[in-house]
Amino acid sequence: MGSARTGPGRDEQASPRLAELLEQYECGPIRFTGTADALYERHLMFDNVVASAAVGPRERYEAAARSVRDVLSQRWLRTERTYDRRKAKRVYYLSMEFLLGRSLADNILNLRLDPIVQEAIRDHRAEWQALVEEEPDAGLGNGGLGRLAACFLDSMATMQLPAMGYGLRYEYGIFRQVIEDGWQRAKPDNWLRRPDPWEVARPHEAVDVRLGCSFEVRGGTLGVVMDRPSTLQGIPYDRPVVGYGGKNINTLRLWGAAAPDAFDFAAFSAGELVSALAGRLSAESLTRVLYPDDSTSMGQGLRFVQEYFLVACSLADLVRRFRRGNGDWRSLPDQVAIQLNDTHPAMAVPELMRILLDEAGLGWEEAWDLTRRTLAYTNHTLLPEALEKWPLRWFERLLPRQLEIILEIDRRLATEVRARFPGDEGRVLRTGLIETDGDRRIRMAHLAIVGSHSTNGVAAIHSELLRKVTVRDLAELYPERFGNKTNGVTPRRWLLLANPALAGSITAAIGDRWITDLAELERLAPLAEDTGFRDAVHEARRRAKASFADWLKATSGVVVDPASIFDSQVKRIHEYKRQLLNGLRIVILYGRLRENPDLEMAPRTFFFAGKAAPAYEPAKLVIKFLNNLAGTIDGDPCVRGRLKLVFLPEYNVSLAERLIPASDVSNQISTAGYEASGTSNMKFMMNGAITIGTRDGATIEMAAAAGDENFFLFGLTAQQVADSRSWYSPWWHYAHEPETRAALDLIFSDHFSRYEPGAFLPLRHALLEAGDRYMHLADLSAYLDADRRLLEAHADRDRWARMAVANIAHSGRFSSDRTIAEYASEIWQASPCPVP
Ligand code: 26Q
Repeated sequence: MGSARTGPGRDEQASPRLAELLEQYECGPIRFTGTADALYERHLMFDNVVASAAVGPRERYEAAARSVRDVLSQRWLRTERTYDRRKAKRVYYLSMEFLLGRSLADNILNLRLDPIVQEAIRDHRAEWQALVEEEPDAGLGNGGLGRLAACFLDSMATMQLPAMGYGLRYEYGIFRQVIEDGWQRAKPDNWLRRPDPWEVARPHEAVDVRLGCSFEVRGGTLGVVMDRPSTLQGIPYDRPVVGYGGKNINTLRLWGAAAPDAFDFAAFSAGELVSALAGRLSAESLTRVLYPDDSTSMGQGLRFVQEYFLVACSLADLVRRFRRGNGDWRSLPDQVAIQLNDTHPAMAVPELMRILLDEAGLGWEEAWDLTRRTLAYTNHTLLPEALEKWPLRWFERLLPRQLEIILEIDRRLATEVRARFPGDEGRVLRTGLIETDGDRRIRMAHLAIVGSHSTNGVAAIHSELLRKVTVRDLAELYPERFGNKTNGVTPRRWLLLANPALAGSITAAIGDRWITDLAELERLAPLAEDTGFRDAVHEARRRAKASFADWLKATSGVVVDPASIFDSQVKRIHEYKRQLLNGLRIVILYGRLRENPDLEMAPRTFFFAGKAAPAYEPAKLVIKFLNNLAGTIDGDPCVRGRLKLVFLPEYNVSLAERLIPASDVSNQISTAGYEASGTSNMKFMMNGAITIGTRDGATIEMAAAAGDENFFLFGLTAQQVADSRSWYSPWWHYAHEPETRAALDLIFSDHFSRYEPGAFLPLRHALLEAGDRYMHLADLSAYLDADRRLLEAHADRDRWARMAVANIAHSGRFSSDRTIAEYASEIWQASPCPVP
């Protein structure tokens, strides 16, 4: 940005503000001189060597990002040096997914450079907005689990923990979703097409990974070639993770796959060079693409190798760092804590054993003790079909040594179970690492539980069901290993960045300590009675709604009325999350209006967004249904201006940042017992939306914190769901509830599929004939009743504002800072290591 204040001589000296702020970042040999503008202009000109006339928003984005990176670089180096010198215990967060979203505005905010940026862009707001939009979302994750990992990184850096994230550098993130004729189409997300200014490749820190297979591209797809051993290289690509205040800058290290150089040239004659180079390309394909979350992809050999690749690279790297500072293997658990984000990196158990046995030369007992004390595991799902189980024969062919270790772990486990529960052979089979019915498979959750010292679920109810139902036998064997760590989200991105108006009002009321101590929000509770604060909250929402409506119109042409109630359900499309239940509610409201056009009903806009796994046909049909419903409602003059449904394509972190602050109502309506935690529920709550939801996941804890009077809970409990399974019949509801029947009849009469007759017959099958596995109909009337209560509350503006304030005030517990504090003290035994 050219600054209005730049004049002769000014470039020589940093402005006082800048100098002040930069002081803490200039902790290396380089000092910044000149203005922020000068730094930026230099990048703009020299990085791409372009004339200023040819500069577009993309070049501006890169220059801005590189300027920010310059500012943090020395502190980033110093952070690592400090951890090293202090010999601080390190925390490693291993995850196949990090759903980061954009980094520029977030890094500026966390570095507290925003005053400088605000000043610099004062006369160039539109240009700045355009530049920010140039950054692609880093969509290296499917949904909750990946975004949780990103929030955790933010909290660990803010809390000054010596922590590092390890993941994969997918060249293609989660697919881009476009909607054609109401159907989801998946398009590749080539997010690295342009150079990414945030990543730093470190080829000199590459690690070798030995595999019992090679790769080959055949017919355009990458295949695994069994029984041809190969060595792959993992190249680290580091990304800065800026803690709030910019004191500690941690690292997210993503591995890219490559073939070792020696492979290509040394032994190969000219004739084989071409095929050798083709092999190189194949090797690089391993980290090409993120797998969508979808149980059918469990058959993918490539995903199996990706998981091992993450584990092998990360363990080699962290062991190397550990060995640099310490010769004694026995201190590994005192120096290192490794958290496994679901079972995806559970091969860390046999891999760490392999390192300790074969490389360190330790005996089994000692290696096992160190492995267990170093590793900890987080579970994110109870759905049996989503629990990873890899074919034993894949281990046999690709990772024979690791399989040998797994079998020995299993043998010793069986011995232990027999000693503890003599004569209980059923229990031996149930706890075992190997599923024996059908083709033999390794139960990765069992491997993770047995090979670690801690297993946690992500909300109280989830952790309880995990212990009492899903892995009950193992919990009886090792009760002390099980615990709960209710999820949280970072208030920096999800409140301070996403909702500046509300954040400003909060700070004006209680100061800014809430930014790093969200429990401070409790101090807002009495302000529910303060008309001034209620108005401020109301005004913040009004602005967020208006700006969302403007953005929507500008980017898609869709017009929504900001005066209507914004009612949102945004998350992956899954049967258990029951977007279809929400659709049924809307069909019933629509039916009421058609029946009785004079009915008084507050105008509402329903927003849906979310992706379905490309192979998940029922979920894709739900998307089609919602889009057709939207079209029919739009075309019906009876309901125009009163009801509107919008399916927003391509849900991602950036869309969530816009929509959540603009939402009045948050739908969290999973079948009780199925949603492990949920995390968007928390983002809505801290932005003052009112939840209508079932007693599931962390929503239960949110209602307890906010008070039932500030929440709209409805439907069966997890216990009731389980107890009624055997006798539940959706037909009963069809027969006895006139609105339920009318809604279903309307759908199956092709009212919403006039030109696609029969399109929604599979819904009929799922909801009625096949028994309604997710009990939509059991909860439908309770949902409508809760909806009625919600509208009643909304009609009283003050009451609604009081509820919103109460929700914000009691959302403090759902900061990921609180979650990370619990992990650090109860699982990792890790302490902050402030960087001077
Ligand atoms: C597994 C094997 C092969 C390919 C893909 C996968 C795979 C990938 C991603 C399986 C699952 C996932 C993601 C799961 C997930 O996001 N779970 C959510 O985690 C959140 C954070 O704890 C919870 O809040 C949600 O309740 C849970 O659904």
